[in-house]
Amino acid sequence: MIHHDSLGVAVIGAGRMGADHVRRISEVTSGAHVAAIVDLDADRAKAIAAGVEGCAAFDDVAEAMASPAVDAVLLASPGVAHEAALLTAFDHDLPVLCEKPLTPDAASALRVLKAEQRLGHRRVQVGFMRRYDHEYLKLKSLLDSGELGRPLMMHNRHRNPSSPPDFTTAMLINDSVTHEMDIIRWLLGQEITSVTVMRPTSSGNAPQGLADPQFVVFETDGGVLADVEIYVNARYGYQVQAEAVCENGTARIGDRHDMLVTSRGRWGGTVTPGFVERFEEAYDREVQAWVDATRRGEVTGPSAWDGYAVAAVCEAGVRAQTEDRRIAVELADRPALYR
Ligand code: ISE
Repeated sequence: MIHHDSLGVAVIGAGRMGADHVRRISEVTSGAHVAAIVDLDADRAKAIAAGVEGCAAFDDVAEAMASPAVDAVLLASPGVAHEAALLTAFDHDLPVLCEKPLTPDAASALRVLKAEQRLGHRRVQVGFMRRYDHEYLKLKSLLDSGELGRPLMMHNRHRNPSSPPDFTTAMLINDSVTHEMDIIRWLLGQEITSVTVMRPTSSGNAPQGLADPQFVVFETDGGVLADVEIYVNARYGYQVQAEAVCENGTARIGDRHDMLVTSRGRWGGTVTPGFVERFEEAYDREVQAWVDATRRGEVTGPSAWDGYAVAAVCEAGVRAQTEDRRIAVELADRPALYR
């Protein structure tokens, strides 16, 4: 039950995404305010709360969720902390927008699914923000229209300027390609059934020991082949592209030809520096849609099932890397709550 006219949101995790969501809810989103900010680092939580009117700082998730000022939760802490926070939110029957990953592995994601089913209604939206990007939305509606015939293949490119410290070879799959796993499933309305991972020679830009770039091939239960080039130390900027090859045509997004400048013997546009900038509008739309749905008493967007399915594909992907072979995805049956 929502107690306030404006949705009181507890933002959990005051890192990069958490702090950005605090700014977004305070300055961009309508119908919501940040009622609480939670971080294990109490000083960090206090520093952020100090800049937001009426916002309380906590270093304990359960205490924040018990606060009468809190109607909903935006979970932006590290993935390892998600399961406990989600189960606590379920105890209070609070709606949650959970940044990806739902949880770090399929077994814990399945436990969350079971707990949500015990509640009897959906409470979780997973933060796969690409579903709110206007280019991806256009591609989805074109594919859904059937105008190009059935999709046969997808080519995806995902490039980051540089990898964060401690980024591992597995994280190219379960932190980066995780977005393509969701978007491919969503665009096609199909589940991913197998993963193969190949590695070319590593870039000299990559830190010692990091296999970067990698080339991933997914098969789906609808017979589509989808490849992803992931390159997280591309240096020049942040770029995400997708092309669907259908029976009667192709459709491609991510070229970002919004403005081309010709000057000094060259022409071209700009490349966004990072994902926060590239997907800024998508994040804005995602959070607004979550707030609006929550205030209507609904849960929309990517579900805990989507979070679980992606966790299962991630597991297969990391095995495909280490065992150097095609790995089939093991997926539980889809419960009625998520059909
Ligand atoms: C990061 O965690 C994200 O979610 C970004 O969207 C993605 O582009 C990046 O590769 C990930 O590390």
